[in-house]
Amino acid sequence: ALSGGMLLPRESPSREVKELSGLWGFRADKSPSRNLGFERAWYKRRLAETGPVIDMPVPASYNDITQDHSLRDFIGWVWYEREVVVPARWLSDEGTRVVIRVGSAHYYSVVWVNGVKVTEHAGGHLPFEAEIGALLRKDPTSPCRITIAVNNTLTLETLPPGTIQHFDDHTKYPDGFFVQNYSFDFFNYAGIHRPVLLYTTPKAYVDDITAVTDFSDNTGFVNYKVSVQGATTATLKVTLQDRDGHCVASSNELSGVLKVVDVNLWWPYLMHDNPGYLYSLEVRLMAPNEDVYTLPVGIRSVKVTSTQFLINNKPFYFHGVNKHEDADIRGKGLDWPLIVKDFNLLKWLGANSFRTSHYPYAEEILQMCDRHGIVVIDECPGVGIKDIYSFGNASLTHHLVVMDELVRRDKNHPSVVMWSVANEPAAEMHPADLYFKTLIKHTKALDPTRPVTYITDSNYARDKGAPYVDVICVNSYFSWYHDQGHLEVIPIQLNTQFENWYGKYQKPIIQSEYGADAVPGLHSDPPMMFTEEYQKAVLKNYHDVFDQKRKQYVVGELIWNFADFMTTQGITRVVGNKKGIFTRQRQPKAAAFFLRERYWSLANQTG
Ligand code: BDP
Repeated sequence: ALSGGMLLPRESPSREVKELSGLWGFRADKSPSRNLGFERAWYKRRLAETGPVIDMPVPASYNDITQDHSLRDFIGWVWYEREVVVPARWLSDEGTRVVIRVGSAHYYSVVWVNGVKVTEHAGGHLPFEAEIGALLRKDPTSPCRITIAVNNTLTLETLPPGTIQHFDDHTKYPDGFFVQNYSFDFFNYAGIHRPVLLYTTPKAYVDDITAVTDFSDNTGFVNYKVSVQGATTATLKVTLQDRDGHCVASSNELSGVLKVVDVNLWWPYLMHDNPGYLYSLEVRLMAPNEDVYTLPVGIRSVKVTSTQFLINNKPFYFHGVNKHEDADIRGKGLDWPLIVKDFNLLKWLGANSFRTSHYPYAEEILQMCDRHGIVVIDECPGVGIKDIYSFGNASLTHHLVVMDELVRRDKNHPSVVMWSVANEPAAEMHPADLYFKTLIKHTKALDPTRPVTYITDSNYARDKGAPYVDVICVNSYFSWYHDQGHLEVIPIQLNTQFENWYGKYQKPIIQSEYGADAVPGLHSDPPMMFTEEYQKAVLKNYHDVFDQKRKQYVVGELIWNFADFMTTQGITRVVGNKKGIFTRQRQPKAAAFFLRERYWSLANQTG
């Protein structure tokens, strides 16, 4: 189990936050050993003293920032450095904790402060932090120098997994030539992808809060638990406030149930005229010192029956998208204009939900979903698990830790209604049975309140993990990866797909991916592959079957994909995956207008 919480840093009367976004110094370690930075201890001095340094924005992927091909496709350690002036008041008081937090860095990271290692982390999509106050107090007059080394190498034990392949034939390849292989198509962007923060808390502080909600008639329940660190005893005041700041319930206990009369439930935005209602759970530590942390809380319930997905006991039909954190130049770097644009497009489309394919998105995005009432299937980075070795013990152990970290970070978001532990694993392989049994059981133990799934493209009869999921999520690409050009197979094959899965498991089904590539501006009638017309026609054929089955047990349809995104280079990808209904620059293709009509008509029928 993990020690400590991972509450999103927020300013409060007792806490300050300093964001270190902007330009950092940067160098890729292109030495023959690929390890010179560690051999020469680059972290011990200023980076500029050990070699050339270029400007690198944080947050951003480094790949598309320069004109250097070898940096775009770089595999190995890159070094970031930044000096920060820390306010004197943070250091004058021994009672202040100063924490460095990295929102995410892909994939493996080591962090030093003033040459001293403070933490390391495996995993490219979840936050990690370290307390650095004591270290800074040793020399309070010098600036705080932060060095972060990041390595994007994927192995069979990372999540997602990958392999490094060396080519030794000197008649064909330069010396030391190697490539990174992986079994997923999105480009393995790397770097510091989310903000790096310094934040403070008092010595005794609110370390974690868990809020589980439910309701009965007009009464809401917030079952909360607070963990305090840095004190053996704590005096607390917990208050729940409504949107207008009125206290609706309170307590002095570390855990308990807050009752809310005439509750305003948290609703998805198309199901209610007051969607995304959030209360504020203010946790005020009074003694031994003061600390205040305020957590937004949406009161709602989630349940699954054999044919329905229920939010607040009402059937919810997912009509939404799969996304990627992906855009020109910044790659996977968090970018507010892009985030807000994407939410505006989701609403334009009438999409009520998305899946965080194929890794956890920035928590800032989940906060937007909470506030806007957009429903989320929260997926871990378990994508591309195709090799028998990736079902081994070391991989499983790491996968369990990733779920620990994911649930710890996202457990309090009302928008998150289901966990996805993987995408398209080789679920027909023998070890998949124990692997998914263990993984799903573990996830349910971490969070007994949300359904758990993984996304399958296996044969229904041979899929070994499906017995353990709550909702069957199926990807299929009829008339695209098979029967190319033959739209007429879609109704038959899709119908069979649904009947097989439901017949075997009697669980609700989400079509978790379907779609076709369309190069914007390519047209043909009759429709041909890669044209905007063909993409639209594929969608139309799928929709006809969804409409027959959604009255029975199909509970959702998520298009692949919201927008075009960058991939590895290959003969099936024309500068990226073009299955977006929007281009990578977020402009609509014909399919977007078509889907918009459908989603708004579904919204009027089902919410
Ligand atoms: C599915 C994958 C998704 C791919 C998509 C495709 O889950 O990540 O991008 O196919 O090929 O198999 O477009």
